[in-house]
Amino acid sequence: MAEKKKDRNRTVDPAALEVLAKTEGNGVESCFDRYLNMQPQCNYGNTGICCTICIQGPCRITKKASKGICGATGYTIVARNLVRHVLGGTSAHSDHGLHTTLVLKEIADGHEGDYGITDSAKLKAVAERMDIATEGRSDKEVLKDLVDLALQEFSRIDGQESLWIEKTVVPERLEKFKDCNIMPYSVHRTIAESMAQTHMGMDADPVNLVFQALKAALCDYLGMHIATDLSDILFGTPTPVVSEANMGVLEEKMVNIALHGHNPVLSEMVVKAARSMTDEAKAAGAEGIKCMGICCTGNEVLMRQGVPVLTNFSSQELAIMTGAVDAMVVDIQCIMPGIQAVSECYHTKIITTMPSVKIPSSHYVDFDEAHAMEKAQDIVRIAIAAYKERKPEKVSIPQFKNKVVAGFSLEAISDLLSAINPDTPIKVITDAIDSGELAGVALFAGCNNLKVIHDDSHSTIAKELAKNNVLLVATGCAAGTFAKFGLMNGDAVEQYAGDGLKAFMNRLNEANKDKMTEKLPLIFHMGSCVDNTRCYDLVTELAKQWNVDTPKVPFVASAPEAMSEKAVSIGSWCVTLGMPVHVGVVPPIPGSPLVDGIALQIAQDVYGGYFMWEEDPQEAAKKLMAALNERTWKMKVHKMAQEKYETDTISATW
Ligand code: BF8
Ligand code: SF4
Repeated sequence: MAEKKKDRNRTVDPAALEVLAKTEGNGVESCFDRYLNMQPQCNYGNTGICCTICIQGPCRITKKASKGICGATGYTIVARNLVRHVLGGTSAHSDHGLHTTLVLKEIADGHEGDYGITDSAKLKAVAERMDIATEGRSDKEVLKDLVDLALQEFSRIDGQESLWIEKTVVPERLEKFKDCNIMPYSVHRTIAESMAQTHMGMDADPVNLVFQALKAALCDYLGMHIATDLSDILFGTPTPVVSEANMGVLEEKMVNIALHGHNPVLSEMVVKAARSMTDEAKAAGAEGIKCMGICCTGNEVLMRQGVPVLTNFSSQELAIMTGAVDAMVVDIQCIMPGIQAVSECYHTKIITTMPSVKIPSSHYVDFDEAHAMEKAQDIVRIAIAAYKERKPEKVSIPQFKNKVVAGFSLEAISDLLSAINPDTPIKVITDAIDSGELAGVALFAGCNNLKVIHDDSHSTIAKELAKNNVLLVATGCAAGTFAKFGLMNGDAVEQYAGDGLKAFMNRLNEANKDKMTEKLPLIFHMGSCVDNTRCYDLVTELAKQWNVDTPKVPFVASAPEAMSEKAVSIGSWCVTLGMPVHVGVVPPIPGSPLVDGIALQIAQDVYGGYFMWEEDPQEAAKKLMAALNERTWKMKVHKMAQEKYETDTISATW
C-alpha cells in the first residue's frame, strides 16, 4: 500500500494510463499529482474528529484533549460534521431540482422560450401520482399545478409533510419516518433547521443529530426525485440508446466539445445547437462538431441523446491533456477547479455558465434560459474558434473506447419486462429472484476517489456480482466506469454473467428482439446521480409486488469510490429507505465508535438498511452477496409462513 501511495498511476482505465504516461514530467499537473502531494492526509480529518464549526477551533480529539474547547466530545463532532456533509449533498441536488422546476414554471406561465414539454405521458403519470387532476385538462394546466406543488416541496414552512416522499415510498416506510420524526415539511426548511441545529452550542446529542442527518437525507431524495421527474417531462424519459465511451470518442478532425457537470438544462441545448452548426465548423476547417460528456451531465445527454461518454470524474483533467478537447463546457458540481490551469497548457477553452460556478480566468457565458439557444450557439462558436488554435503536436488521443447500450429509465425497463409479462412486468424480476435464477439486484452509484485506484473497485465488484447472478443497475460515475470498460453491452453478458443472469438476459433479449437493435447490456445504465431515485422506484415496485416493506427486498447498493457530499446524502437515504449500502472509502465517521456503530449496526435495527465500509473489492463483493443472500433466504421463509398461515404481510421490518 505504501508503494501505491507514491505511484501517480492510480487508475486502471487504459486511456487515463496512456495520458498519464505521455504527460509524465511535462509539468502539467492533474489530481493524480496533487493526490500524491497531499500525502499523508490528516488522520483527525480522516476519522471525523476535527471541528471547525466555530473559530475557537480547529479542535481535534486527541489522547490529551478528549473534548473540544466548548466541551463537545468526539461523538458530537462526528455527528455534527455528518449532518453538514449531508446538507451539502441535499443542497446540491435540490438546487438542481429547483432549477428544473423554475424552467418548467416559465413554460407553465406561457414563456416557453426554447424549451417545452417533451414527454406529456410522463407529465400525466407524475401528476396522477401526486393526486393532481389530469382528466380533460391541458398539459399546461396540469403542469402549472405540478410546478406549484414542487415549489411547495422546496419551501413549505409547516402544515403538510412532503408529498413527493409520501407518494413514492411504500406505506410502511412512511409510517417508519413518521414514527422516527424524520418526515420533512420541505427542503429549505430542513436545511435551515439543520444548519441551526449544528451551530456551535446547539445540539450535542449524537443520536438526535443522526436523526436530523436522515431527515436532511430524505430531502436529498425529495429534491432529486423532483429533478428526475421534471427533467423527463422537459427533455423526455430515456429509452435505450447505443453509443460509445472513453477517450477514443475524441475525433482528431472534429470540433470536440466536452459537456461536464450535472444539469441537462444547459447541455441539452448545446447538443441541439451543435447539431445545427456543422456548416460553421466546416468553414473553420473541421469535419463537424462532436459533443461528448463527462460526469452526470454526460450521463444525462447519453441517456436521452446518445451523446458519447468522454470520461468520468477523476480523469476530467486528463481528457484536456489529450490536446483534442476544444471546449469544456461546465455547469454545476464535480467540476475540478484544476481544469482551468490544465487548459492553459493547451488550446482548450473552459466555459463556465452558471452564476454559482465561476472559475478565475475561464470564459463565462451567462446561460439564461430566456435566450437558451442563442447562448448555446455562443458557446459552440467559442469551441469552433478554439479548434482553429489547436496545437497538432500536442494532440494525442488514446484509442480506447467501448460500445455502450444505455437509456434504461424505469419506464424503459418496465417496457422490456412487459414483453414477457404485459400485465405485471415487475413480476419478471420477482419471479426470477423467487426461483433462484437471480440472486437479487445491486445498484452501483457514486464517484471516483483517488484514495482508491480509479475505476478498479467498480469493475471488480460488478464482475463478481454478475458471476453470482445479481441483476446490476448503475448511475453516476460508477456507470461511467462500466461504460468505459465495455460492461454496458451485450458482449459483457456472455463474458461475465453467471448462468442464471445469462438465462434471464437471454429471455429478455428473445422477448424484445423485434424492438431492440442491440443485445441488452450486463449492467443497466439508469442515469445520473439524481436518477438514483429511478433505482429506488425500482425497489418500491419490487416491494409492492412482494407485498413487503423495502428492507425485505433483496436489493443492495454500492458506492466503491464515494467522494462527494452528495454521495454521503444518497447513501444516507438509501439506508433510511432500507438498503444495505457498501462504501469503499471509509467516510469521516469512525472517530466516534458510537456514530460508527449507528451507521454500521443500529441503523439496521431501526430502518433495516445499514452501511458497510470495505475498501477491498473482493471482500466488498462477498459482503454484498451475503446481504443479498440473507434477504432472499428471509423472503423464502416469509413466503412459506404466508402460505402456511394464510396471512398477508408479516410486520417485522428487518
Ligand atoms: O453526481 S458520481 S463524482 S459526477 S457526485 Fe460527481 Fe460523484 Fe460523479 Fe455526478 Ni454523483
Ligand atoms: Fe471547538 Fe467547540 Fe468550536 Fe467545534 S464548536 S471548533 S469543538 S470550540
